[in-house]
Amino acid sequence: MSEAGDRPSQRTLVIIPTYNERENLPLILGRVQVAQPDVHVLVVDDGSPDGTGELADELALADPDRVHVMHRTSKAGLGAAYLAGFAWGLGRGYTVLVEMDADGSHAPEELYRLLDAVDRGADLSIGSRYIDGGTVRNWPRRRKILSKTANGYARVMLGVKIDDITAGYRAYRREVLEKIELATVDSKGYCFQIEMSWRTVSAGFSVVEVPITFTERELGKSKMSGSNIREAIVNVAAWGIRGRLDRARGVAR
Ligand SMILES: Nc1nc2c(ncn2[C@@H]2O[C@H](COP(=O)(O)OP(=O)(O)O)[C@@H](O)[C@H]2O)c(=O)[nH]1
Ligand SMILES: [Mg+2]
Repeated sequence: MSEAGDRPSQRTLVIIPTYNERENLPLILGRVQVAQPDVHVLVVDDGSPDGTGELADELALADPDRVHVMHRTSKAGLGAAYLAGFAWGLGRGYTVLVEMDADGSHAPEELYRLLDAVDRGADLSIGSRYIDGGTVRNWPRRRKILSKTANGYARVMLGVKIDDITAGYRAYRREVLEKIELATVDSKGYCFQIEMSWRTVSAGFSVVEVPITFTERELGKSKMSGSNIREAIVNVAAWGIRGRLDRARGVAR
């Protein structure tokens, strides 16, 4: 626990999952270093065939105190990469754990907004595209519609007042991750973000959204696939129904 007067964000770990992000990795690490020189970074690479993992090792050698690399053997999805990264960071005493994409969609220059929100008391801060001041740049119409639809569906089914519940730019206070039983989280893709939000809210933690500008990648390819959509529809409905039943029975969650 931090001492009185300390900001939780004084010990921040930014977790960056990578799969074939060779072109993007040096750019994002450089931007994080300039924007937030005090944070540490963990790159979680799933054995990228393009050599991102080896490049990450080289970049970490140049800045060994701040930049760390976790190598996993095969592509197991964004959620699994973050769960492994959280375990690594919690084990090393970080007090704030941040999720950030490698492809530049989540601007390191806006990280201060997430960290400030946590320092002001938020248990989870979410970089939101859908509150006032938030925006999305260069997304195809199809992606916008899918994201908006997923958000609307999750909001209605779960009864949670988060405008961007699928957002992937987030800062968690460590106490949240210690409490919400990460061992049983198994969603993949953007459903992972919904599940994490739902568990955070259900456990009674506070969530604050801060506006961000999300910019679609210019380099490399998206790994987003349609296969997770059905998972999201089914899981979200199940959580929503269970939540309502629990509340009706007066079960404290
Ligand atoms: N370690 C790891 N990273 C992944 C995996 N899938 C996606 N990523 C990373 O997660 C981030 C977001 O992925 P991206 O393909 O840009 O998804 P999109 O923004 O939804 O189109 C990027 O940094 C990817 O390299 C995975 O299976 N394992
Ligand atoms: Mg992306």
